[in-house]
Amino acid sequence: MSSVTEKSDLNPQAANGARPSVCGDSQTLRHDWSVDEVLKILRLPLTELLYAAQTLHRHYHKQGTVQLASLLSIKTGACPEDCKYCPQSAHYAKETGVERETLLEVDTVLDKARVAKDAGATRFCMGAAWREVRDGAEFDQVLEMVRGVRALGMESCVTLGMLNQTQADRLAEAGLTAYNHNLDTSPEFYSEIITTRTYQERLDTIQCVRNSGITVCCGGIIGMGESERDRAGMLQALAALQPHPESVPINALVPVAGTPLGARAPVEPVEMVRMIATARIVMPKSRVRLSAGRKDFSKETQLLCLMAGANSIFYGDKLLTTANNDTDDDLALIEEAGLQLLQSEPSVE
Ligand code: SAM
Ligand code: DTB
Ligand code: SF4
Repeated sequence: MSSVTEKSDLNPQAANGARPSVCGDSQTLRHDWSVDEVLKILRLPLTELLYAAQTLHRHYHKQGTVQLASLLSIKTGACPEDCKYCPQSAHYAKETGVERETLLEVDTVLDKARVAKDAGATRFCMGAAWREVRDGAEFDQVLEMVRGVRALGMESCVTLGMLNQTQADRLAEAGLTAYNHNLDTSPEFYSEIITTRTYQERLDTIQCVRNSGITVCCGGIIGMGESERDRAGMLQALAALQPHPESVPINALVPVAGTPLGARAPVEPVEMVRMIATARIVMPKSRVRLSAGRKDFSKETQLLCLMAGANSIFYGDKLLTTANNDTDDDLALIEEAGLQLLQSEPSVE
């Protein structure tokens, strides 16, 4: 049983105990969490975990806003990668029935972005089922989409697979706010899930994004058969990034029939709460996103996730290929929680 003397474990500052307070100085965020330390946090009694996470959350996010981010699949299906969770992988297409589509037109995408903006979203995320970015007409088209979304006054995020430095720099030039590229799981469990690209390749892409000045959106998935230690390992790897990713999506697996993980049991709601709270503690300044897999969570579970430090949700009928929560329900939930919708860039918070 943990006691309050463990508070120093939750200190976002150095383990050598610079200050004993849970509320640290944002200049000294920690990047040296050990997997054991993170695991200890993940396993705290729930009320202690929530208290610590909420305390840090209030310290670092004084305005208490929740960001609504809308997602759009701009290029669906036929991806050459073999990510076992993904309905868009060509490897499982026969079983999932997800068909190859071509890249959407710029105008179609901007129409969707306008609808999302009118519904209250301040961030528009565009995903492509690509292994990597390839230079040429399609990439130029994506750059046009980024410029168009920025011109609407929204944050724009894309997730296009691996990229090189020149491509990241071109996205930065187009005004891209954030690039999403997830670590997905721990380095140890990774090869059970994906064999067509390495963990190091993911880290290399993230480094190119960081070098370009675009903010980093990087998180992962729980519920794929990983151990608790793997969950801690993923958070340790994310928190080791310097600086921390500005945005950390925590997804619960959406088991899609036909994928190798299609029959996995749903994530226990409290496990999602624990994961979000631990992410909040080890990366206290980041925007933690309650991402995929929320549809089957009760209102109360989602409220606990917000209490635990989640300050963004994916908002809109659809994620990329799967269904998402009802938008009216989401607005009612945020109102009931007494939280404010983010109106401007998160950097003001
Ligand atoms: N192809 C690009 C890539 O993998 O980087 C971008 C799109 S990919 C669909 C973006 C992320 O969505 C993945 O890294 C994964 O974390 C998440 N994701 C995909 N399928 C999921 C599922 N069934 N359940 C939960 N998260 C999922
Ligand atoms: C992220 O971490 N989750 C989002 C976003 N980044 C691109 C994607 C979730 C996809 C869920 C499965 C689907 O709808 O295809
Ligand atoms: Fe392709 Fe991305 Fe799906 Fe992996 S997660 S199969 S890279 S679309």
